[in-house]
Amino acid sequence: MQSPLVLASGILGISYSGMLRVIENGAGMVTTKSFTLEKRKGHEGPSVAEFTGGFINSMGLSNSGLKEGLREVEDFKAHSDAPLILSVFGTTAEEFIALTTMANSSNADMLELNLSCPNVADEFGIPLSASKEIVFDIIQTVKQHAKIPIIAKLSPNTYNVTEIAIAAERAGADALNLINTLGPGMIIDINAGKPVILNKFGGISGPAIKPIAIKLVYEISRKVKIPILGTGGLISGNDIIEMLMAGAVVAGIGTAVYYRGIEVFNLVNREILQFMDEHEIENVTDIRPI
Ligand code: RRO
Repeated sequence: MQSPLVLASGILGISYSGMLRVIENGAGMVTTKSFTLEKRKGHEGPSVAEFTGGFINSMGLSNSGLKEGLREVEDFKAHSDAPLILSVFGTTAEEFIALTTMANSSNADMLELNLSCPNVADEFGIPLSASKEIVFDIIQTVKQHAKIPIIAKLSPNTYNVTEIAIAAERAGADALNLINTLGPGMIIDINAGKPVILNKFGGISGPAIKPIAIKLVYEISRKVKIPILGTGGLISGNDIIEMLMAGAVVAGIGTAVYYRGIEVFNLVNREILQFMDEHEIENVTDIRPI
């Protein structure tokens, strides 16, 4: 990787050209939008809104289906050597097997299992990754079929994330992505007297959730040996340093693209280098967990 920065899932639509632009602008790796077996329209808008601490979204997994997604992966790989994480979403082990078999035939470098979408959880709002048994079963099953490394993307929306992360490692996950969005939460437009998001509730991203991501990466990196991709409200170079000091090996950038534009990757790279200069650190891998 030319940089420790990874484009987080779902930020720039699904086209390969968006992902290429991210690499051209300084990211080290990209993640696709989470793909499902069948195409999904997603939720009606408004589905994204800003608030003081970040953003709320209820996209509802809008995507073109994995078959179409794999074409974007091929196109991306035809234009770039940068590593690509293919993100997929299923609701059962069987669905994940089908997604994994399709992913095997692509040239994606890693497969991210999105076990944590807050917007298509069950009727009680509970994501798959709230259950360590479900997480264990899905990952163990997927590992029997996958020909590429597996990243488990977990939810912060449960009290025992550390236990769930340990279960993911035991089941054979090769890496963890911590964290998906927080909540769901809600914002009310007081003039209109109704929720800002048509679907009422949505996952929270942005600076408001950074301390939670940092805490979970800090705690979990001490309990597992597999590498952690730290994601959650990282906007600046200093935020990335903080995430690496918490124990992540690479860091996801998502909401920051809305604040700082696609140039955010180059800007953040420069900020990291500035910190390294000031602290006489030669290599970013020398930034160690505290
Ligand atoms: O599409 C979404 O609504 C969505 C997904 Br799949 C996810 O994993 N996290 C999120 O905040 N939104």
